[in-house]
Amino acid sequence: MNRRDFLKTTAAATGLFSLLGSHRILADTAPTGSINILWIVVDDMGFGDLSSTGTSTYSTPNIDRIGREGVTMENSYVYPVCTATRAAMLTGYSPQKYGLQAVLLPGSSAGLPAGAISAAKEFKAHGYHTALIGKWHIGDDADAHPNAQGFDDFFGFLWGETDYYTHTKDVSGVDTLDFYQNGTLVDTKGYTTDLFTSKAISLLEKNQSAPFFLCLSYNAPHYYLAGPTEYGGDTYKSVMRVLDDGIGKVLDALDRLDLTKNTLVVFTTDNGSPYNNPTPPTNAPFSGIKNMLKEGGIRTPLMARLPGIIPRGSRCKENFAIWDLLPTSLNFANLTTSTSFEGKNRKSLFTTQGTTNDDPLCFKYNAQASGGDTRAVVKRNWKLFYYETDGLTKLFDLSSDPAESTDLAGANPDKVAELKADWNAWAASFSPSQGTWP
Ligand SMILES: [Ca+2]
Repeated sequence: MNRRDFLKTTAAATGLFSLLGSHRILADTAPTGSINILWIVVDDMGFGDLSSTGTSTYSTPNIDRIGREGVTMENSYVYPVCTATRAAMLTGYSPQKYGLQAVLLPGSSAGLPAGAISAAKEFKAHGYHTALIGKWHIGDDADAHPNAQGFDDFFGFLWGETDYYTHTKDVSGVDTLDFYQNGTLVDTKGYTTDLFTSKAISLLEKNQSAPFFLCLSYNAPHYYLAGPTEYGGDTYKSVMRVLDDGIGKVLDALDRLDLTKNTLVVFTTDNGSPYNNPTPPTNAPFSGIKNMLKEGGIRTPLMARLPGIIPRGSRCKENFAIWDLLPTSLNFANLTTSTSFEGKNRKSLFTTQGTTNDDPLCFKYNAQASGGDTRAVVKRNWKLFYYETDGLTKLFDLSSDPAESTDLAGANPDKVAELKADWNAWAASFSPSQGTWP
């Protein structure tokens, strides 16, 4: 190396270090310009399956990094199954809005209709590049297809679960490929978590200077579990470790591309685990599993990061519903819309300590496997619960009884009446009505 090259290299290195230095300083400065949106959704992960929420079976330093560098929403709610939660997340409404409260099976005619409200359409209207990478599960006919619902790019699968390696699902005894690049069926080789991670990083690289809305929707850790040998094979632990590593690579790519400072990152699971073991998969400290409106089915460890806007390492105990995520994300991005939502902009819950949410969160779900309607209202620390099979209305104080073990309905008739009235008002907001609380 001659002297001139040496000086050039030194100058470049100095520039790099000063850039890194300024990046570190800028990390807690409010972002300027467009705000990108990255939703990371995982599938059937139990509430207790992160290092930050209890498990010591393995470590999830990368997922937990989002909470360490942002806010952890301790009382965040989803629906107890994939389709319902994803419909609510994408539309800003309870899943009943489009009749998507139950799990869709392959070939179902149900799904998001043409003309449905969709997060992708909202962001696209503001010039964002929109992409869904991973699982869809809110309809597989032409109108419901991700590309028809506003996503510029779709890479992933349409149905409820896929084989991690073959990307097939058993449909009436036939292993059927369900993997797409937009409208084209593709037989891409690879492990889904790795494929989705790589695709997400490639999308970030391409959209470094243009605003994007990316929904990164991993099928992990949904059954049927399969994992790389070097991670320990087909165990929940290995699937979670690859998932955490993948999310770490995406966060590292945001750093490398200087996108961390202006990207809202949200992490959530779509419903609780179908198993509630002493070790992962576990919904501890809650009772219940996927497919139930018990806390184990519907509480999610949601975390969000936007440096300079969301205080680092903060925690929020206020209630947040997945149908609030779209209006909240639009607000974080400083975007306006003429679309109205059932969900509300809850940005201040994420950013400002002391903000409260007194609104009731109302649920109705038919537990297909066990039969019977279930209803629930969560309002501050109270939860009213009804299950058709036993015909009982129960009241729980979640602040002292997160496992919903002690029914306080008899001692609190006024609270029961208040929450029933909240639920009935919510049910009557649909046409036709969702009924009345028994
Ligand atoms: Ca799920």
